[in-house]
Amino acid sequence: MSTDLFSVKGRVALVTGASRGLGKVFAQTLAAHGATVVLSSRRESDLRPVADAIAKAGGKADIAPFDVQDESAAVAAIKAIPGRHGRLDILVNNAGIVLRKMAVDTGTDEFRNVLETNITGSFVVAREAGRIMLQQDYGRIVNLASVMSVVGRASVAAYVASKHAIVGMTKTLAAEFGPNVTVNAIAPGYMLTEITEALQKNREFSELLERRTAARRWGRPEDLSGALMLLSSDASAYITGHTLVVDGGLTTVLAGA
Ligand code: GCO
Repeated sequence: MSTDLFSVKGRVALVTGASRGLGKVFAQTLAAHGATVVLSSRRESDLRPVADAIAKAGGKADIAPFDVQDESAAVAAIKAIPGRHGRLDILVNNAGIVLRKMAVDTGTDEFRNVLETNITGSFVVAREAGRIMLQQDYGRIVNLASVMSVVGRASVAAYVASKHAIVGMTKTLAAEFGPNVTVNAIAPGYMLTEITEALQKNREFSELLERRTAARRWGRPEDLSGALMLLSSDASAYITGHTLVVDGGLTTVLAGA
């Protein structure tokens, strides 16, 4: 097999939520494989150190701070990317938030806020990137779903609703953007990042997870690199509308041995 199949060399990628967690590792991975990476999150001061680390490692990084809930800022920042870098080939639509509260304690505004960032924000970013990609007749959009796109869990109603919505949006954008702009999603299991810190400290939850997972452990951000490179490169030319679950078997296994 040609090693070029999974190449992203010379591609230009936008990664949202790139200051920490999975987004930071996605950006570093794409940069390490030769893509120019445009890093986005709300605060410029959070992005600088990530961009500097990528540059230090020999990669190419630029920053484009915006809040995905600020539509005009998002639109302007994304529109500027082809002017600065010539094109926009890959979008890793990763920015997201979580709210852990029982439904009866969740205010409507709190519910809306999660949906605004996780689904409306992702839609705006995908639409704007899609416009550019359709014009250049090439693109790879990778949305961030979750195992919470497949199953539910007490205390995360808004998050679960938003992540189920990501799967539907992925299918529909795939239908509209084809054939040369593919739209897929990665659905990670429980990963060792800042967003799950409270759950990592919860011994009961952590033990349940390790028992229920064929891999017998939490996921590390690097566990998603294979899926990322597949869905960001030419290797996935005939894969679109798909949600690739990368969860160590969490949603396919009832219990381990
Ligand atoms: C939870 C939330 C998230 C998880 C994640 C699992 O269960 O509390 O779903 O915090 O991090 O998305 O994939």
